[in-house]
Amino acid sequence: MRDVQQPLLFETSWEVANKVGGIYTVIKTKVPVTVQEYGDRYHLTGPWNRFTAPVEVEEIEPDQPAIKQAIESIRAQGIQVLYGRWLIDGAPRVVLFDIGSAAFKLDEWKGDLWRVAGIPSPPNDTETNDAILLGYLNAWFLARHKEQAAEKPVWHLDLLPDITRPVADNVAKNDQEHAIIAQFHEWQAGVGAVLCNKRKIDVATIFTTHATLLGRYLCAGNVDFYNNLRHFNVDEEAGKRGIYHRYCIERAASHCVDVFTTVSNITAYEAEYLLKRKPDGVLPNGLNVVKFSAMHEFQNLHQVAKEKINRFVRGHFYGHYNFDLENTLYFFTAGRYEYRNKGIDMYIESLARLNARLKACNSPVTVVAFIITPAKVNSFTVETLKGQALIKQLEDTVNEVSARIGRRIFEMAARGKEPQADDLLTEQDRILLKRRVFSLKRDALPPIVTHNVADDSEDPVLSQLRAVQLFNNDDDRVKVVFHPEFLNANNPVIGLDYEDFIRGTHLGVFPSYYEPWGYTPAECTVMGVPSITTNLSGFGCFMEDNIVNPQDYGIYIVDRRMKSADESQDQLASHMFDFCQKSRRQRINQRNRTERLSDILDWKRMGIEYMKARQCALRRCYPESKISRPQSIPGTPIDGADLATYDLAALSITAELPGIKDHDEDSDLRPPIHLKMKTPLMTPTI
Ligand code: G6P
Ligand code: 1S3
Repeated sequence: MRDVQQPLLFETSWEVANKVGGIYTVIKTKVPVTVQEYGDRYHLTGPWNRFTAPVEVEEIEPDQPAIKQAIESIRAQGIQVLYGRWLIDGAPRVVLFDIGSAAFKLDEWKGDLWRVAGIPSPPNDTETNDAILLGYLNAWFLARHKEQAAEKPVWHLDLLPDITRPVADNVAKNDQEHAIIAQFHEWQAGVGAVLCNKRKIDVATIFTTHATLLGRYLCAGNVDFYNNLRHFNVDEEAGKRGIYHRYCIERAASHCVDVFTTVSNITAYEAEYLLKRKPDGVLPNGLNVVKFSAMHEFQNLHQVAKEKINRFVRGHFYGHYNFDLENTLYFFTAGRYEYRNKGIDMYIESLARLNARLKACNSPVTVVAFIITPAKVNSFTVETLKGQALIKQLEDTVNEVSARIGRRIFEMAARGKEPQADDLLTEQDRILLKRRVFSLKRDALPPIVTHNVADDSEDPVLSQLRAVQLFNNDDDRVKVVFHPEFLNANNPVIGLDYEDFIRGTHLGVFPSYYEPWGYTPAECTVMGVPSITTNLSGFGCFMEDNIVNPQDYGIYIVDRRMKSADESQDQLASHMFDFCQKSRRQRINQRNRTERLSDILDWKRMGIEYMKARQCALRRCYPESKISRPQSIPGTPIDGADLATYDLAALSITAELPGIKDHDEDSDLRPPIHLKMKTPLMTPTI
């Protein structure tokens, strides 16, 4: 009888110990809960990135016989494989394949992929070639592992005998004792999923897509995506964009697995029409939430980080620093440079409207709006570096002068003389300070961008900032800073890691048009920073679906479904304008409420959907085996279905209390978070 109670889990992604984008965050932050559940039965597989692996992975000797033999048999064919522990929370075991060392097999495997799955691959698409190599190596490893675990004699070591040999023979030699679950993330890992199916490798499979290729491409163009979703000729659209072969991998993977999932309802809907399979469930993204023991520690951190942003702002706006930092709010947007998909276009347009409204009402508030997204750049501009240098010089001079004044006061007082204001500043100090103040004068306006952008005249952000005339004029109430590079603490201009930068800001603005999930507002939430998102983002829909009045908790959701672009831009401008009307007390209270939502986004809760997906895969792959509910999944009070829903009682969030309906923005009472009771997200059809 197969052991389905103690299955092994192999999770594969291009972003295992290899940071590219959001999937790295998904996998990395989910590891602790998965390791807690699976222990050493959990392995992650992916490509071996020679540049980052030395700091990401500690090499160890494989200590599980089947894994060891599978790796050895692959190494024996000249493929380099790294086995180790990923140096992150949970320290999971990883098997990383050197894709380059398998390049000599590329043509053979491309031919095979065409034969077994009818998937074409043009010669010069490196990303696809890499995906094919990863897929074959991964499937090869899984097949070998199965074979070794069955303790059958090793087959002769031609490359991939197990994959290319007749199916019946293959199954016969498989390990019949242990159940294996293989989960594949995104199309780059999809070839492995296709091969598991086509070669009948005896594993329960899950394919999770974090976006669809076609959806991303269509949205980036000028297409009315959501209204036409049902009508696209998918093959033709993929062909026109030169991604037909990639699309084939993604579509085949979604059809070849036992369980197909996405990260949000909106992407599930998209996948149904673009990939032609309705997902079996939704696995929303969580975060590894770190709670501080002191309740308001995150508020203190906000103050500390904000002071660092203040320093940058004083330098950047030198010569035109005519606004009061006590009355200045920091807004930001961040993410990949997908101008339309990430809603950067809408952000800029709405900032221009906000500027007009703040000016019209003579608002004392200034907004400094950051745009942080990587573009092609050469270096920081001289002006940017000069601003920071000048302000540093001024600060040093003021410190020296203050120290001298301190010594003078001390001397005078020690001699029994009462210090007079005029005695304190010497003529020399006065001249020094005058010089510093003089050097802060400049005619040009503070720059709207911190770097030399390679394609300055064509760059979409710069072009739009110019079109809406956000130039950092003295009377502008909205100032803009485009920082076309991700942040890090060694940055000479804004010396903050991204996380600390978020903490120092007041509001994150992410008006995405295409956003399967959207980690940026989620990250804001767990740090207690309010944010604006849209009802076209997975995160926005999730909050709308699960929380009553998310706005009360600092989650503003712009309607981009039922409104025209112009109306949505107005709504966004209004949210930002209303935010500017809040008092400091109100902002502090709102941050407290936002931070309380973090429990909802914790993997301890979100991870339950992954458990359900794995259960479902096992059930479909091994229908003859009795699969019991793992202890950690509570029973559902809602529909009595076999799969569970959230365990609300286990969370620190309480159910709605009678009598408390709404709460006063000014009060720091802790009313319960109003959760909507929902049907489970993971709703399998078997
Ligand atoms: C935190 C700090 C307070 C500070 C406040 C500023 O709450 O603990 O000391 O006054 O932030 O808030 P603001 O929204 O004005 O940045
Ligand atoms: C995708 O990354 P993206 O920013 O290209 O996957 C992320 C993780 O699931 C998701 O948060 C995001 O919305 C997707 O778009």
